[in-house]
Amino acid sequence: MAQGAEPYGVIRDGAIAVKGERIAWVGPAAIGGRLAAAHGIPVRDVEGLWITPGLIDCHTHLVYGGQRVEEFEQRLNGASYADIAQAGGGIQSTVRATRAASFEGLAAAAAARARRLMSEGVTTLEIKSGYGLELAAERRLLEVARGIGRELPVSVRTTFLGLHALPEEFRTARQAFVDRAGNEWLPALAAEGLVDAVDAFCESIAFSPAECRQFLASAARLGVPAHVHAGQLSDMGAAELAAGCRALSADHLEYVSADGARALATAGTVAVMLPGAFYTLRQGDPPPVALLREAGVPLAVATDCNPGTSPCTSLLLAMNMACTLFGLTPHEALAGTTRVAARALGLGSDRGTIEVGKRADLALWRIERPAELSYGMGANSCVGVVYRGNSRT
Ligand code: DI6
Ligand code: FE
Repeated sequence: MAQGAEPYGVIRDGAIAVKGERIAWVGPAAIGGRLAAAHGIPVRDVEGLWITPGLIDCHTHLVYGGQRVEEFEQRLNGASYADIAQAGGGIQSTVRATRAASFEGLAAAAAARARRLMSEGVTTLEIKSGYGLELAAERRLLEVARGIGRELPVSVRTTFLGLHALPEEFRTARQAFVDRAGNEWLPALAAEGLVDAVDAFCESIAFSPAECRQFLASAARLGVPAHVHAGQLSDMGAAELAAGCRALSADHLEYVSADGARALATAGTVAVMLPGAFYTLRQGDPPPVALLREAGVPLAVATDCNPGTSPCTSLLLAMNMACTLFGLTPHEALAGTTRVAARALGLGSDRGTIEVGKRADLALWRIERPAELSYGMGANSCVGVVYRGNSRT
């Protein structure tokens, strides 16, 4: 939101001037109209629509093969996510389907998901790898992700999720896998320009804090920023680990201590709320939002779009769930998919607010007030998008 007296920084009857792909001026429409007339600048009147920054989905696993509907059914017949993972399903089953899929098949399925997110005003999208779990397969996922950013009018930030699950071929060689992910695959993929950030799943069913620390240290040596899947199913001190590594974000955080929350605040690490996974796994205890808020941790909201725990391609629905399930205010939910989401991707100075100098990525809404964006369930009030200064059709 631009600066202003109202909550959300609302400017009523406002105008935005765009030059190239940047915002050049923001202010009252009366003044904007006179300036435009004086300088012969074309004007587009959006007649009562609301304009927000383009939405940013800062945590997705958008590129994968297959789907996991049978596990959805198993869970509703009593199996837990951890039971299924330990029996070789879960992430492993998506790894098998992803390795077996063609590049074109992966790209087409991911593009269809990206389009659904984009239809709701998403202009920047983070995409993690993590379903390849060996060099060539991870490279393919990151290349598909980069391709989406080239072929569709949306910005993509890629994340090498090197420690997501231990692949079957390394079952008796954990340390060798962790070594290879950090010492060989990450430097190779980073050198190819495929990696904007890394991520590690720190959890009892995934990787220990020590294993994640080793991988994140390799990233730090290369100057690659980090995200951490932290505290989704248990508190293993992953928030403290993320803060210690100065991670851009710690994501999930259903389980985080007061010390963990303070550490995140001190490090300036964003907490990314992922209510789609909480909802799909029918978890009981939401993240301690009041604790995070009081500690001063910035809160973002994302879809976590993935086939296992969050088959969700609606960022607006994630905002609704962040409010209803986690107790975020609609204002926090909108900040969490704009200003704070930009910060979670290290893009806070470039986008996420309507301010002079920022990228002209804007979403146009037929709503009466901003809270409506979080209020609807399955409602899409997005009626237009400006991407890098141009109307997206
Ligand atoms: N946490 C999640 O919720 C996803 N990955 C992760 O680290 C789940 C991925 C999956 O089940 O396929
Ligand atoms: Fe995730």
